[in-house]
Amino acid sequence: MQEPDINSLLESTLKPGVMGHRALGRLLRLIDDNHPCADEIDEAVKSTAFKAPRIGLTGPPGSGKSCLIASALEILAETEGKIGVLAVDPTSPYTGGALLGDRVRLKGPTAENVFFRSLASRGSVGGVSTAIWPASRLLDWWGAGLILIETVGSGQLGTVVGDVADIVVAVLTPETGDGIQSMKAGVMELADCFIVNKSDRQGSEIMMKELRIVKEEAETVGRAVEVFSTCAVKDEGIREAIDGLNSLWNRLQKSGEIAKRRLEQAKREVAKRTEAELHKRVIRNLGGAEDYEKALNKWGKMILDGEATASEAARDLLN
Ligand SMILES: Nc1nc2c(ncn2[C@@H]2O[C@H](COP(=O)(O)OP(=O)(O)O)[C@@H](O)[C@H]2O)c(=O)[nH]1
Ligand SMILES: [Mg+2]
Repeated sequence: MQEPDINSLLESTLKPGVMGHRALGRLLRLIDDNHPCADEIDEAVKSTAFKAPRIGLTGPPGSGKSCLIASALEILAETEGKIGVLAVDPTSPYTGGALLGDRVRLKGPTAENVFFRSLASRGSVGGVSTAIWPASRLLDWWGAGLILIETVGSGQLGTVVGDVADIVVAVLTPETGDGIQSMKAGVMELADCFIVNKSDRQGSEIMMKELRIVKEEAETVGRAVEVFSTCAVKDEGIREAIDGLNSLWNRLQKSGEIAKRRLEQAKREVAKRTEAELHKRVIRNLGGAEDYEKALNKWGKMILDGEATASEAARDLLN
């Protein structure tokens, strides 16, 4: 197979219309597949990394994350210039260049400014693909003014979104209401913003009330939390949520919080890559995946027979 020409692909991403999107799609695919060229792409785009704000949306499947993004894009595309949307959810309809079926009614130049892609959750940890990091940097290079990241998950899964996003938005519905107390330990402490979507459904008001209490509690310990009510399918409450997130971003930026979070993100990525590299080396040193599997089998049996411990096995494999 012919090696892809990374530099010319990168240049092509800046072409208008389908051509640009196609080149961007190919590069993202190489990153997502962890192709040997992925490092070359990352190297080429590193100087522009961490330009665009990265907003992560998390929440239970079906809460309306994709619909909210679709609705918000109609407003955002007018003001934010280029926007990249990455989803780590095979059920989110961002593939093949289709703009969420016909849910997004973007036209002409605005449509050209929006790029969507679903990433496989290969090598993912808690619903966040490690490809999100380099993929976001590629979108920075492309000139994105904003990057939206949709991830599957609820509860604890939300915790990992903060590893790739500057601001975490939890999208809930009135139906998730009962869980608010139990979720407190998970998403509650890690989301910066709660959106109660499906405000057309019963129970939305009660849930908003509960969340406003959470907001007040959070503020007493110096944590800024925003709470919004939306109806994505009727485009209601979207502008308010965007404005609120905008001012939240500005506040966190000014206070130095965003810079702090980004340093944490970069550290997480290095740590993750180190782990992955170590794992690869162990497999290589053993002679390949098959031999690695054999060694695991051997140790597994010995552990079951009471002849070895897992940490002994790990030490042996590392040597
Ligand atoms: N009634 C109602 N349904 C909604 C609303 N937003 C989204 N939905 C529906 O909820 C379902 C899941 O939406 P989707 O955006 O795919 O959820 P995701 O899994 O969080 O991305 C779809 O059938 C939407 O039509 C809303 O505000 N009200
Ligand atoms: Mg979705």
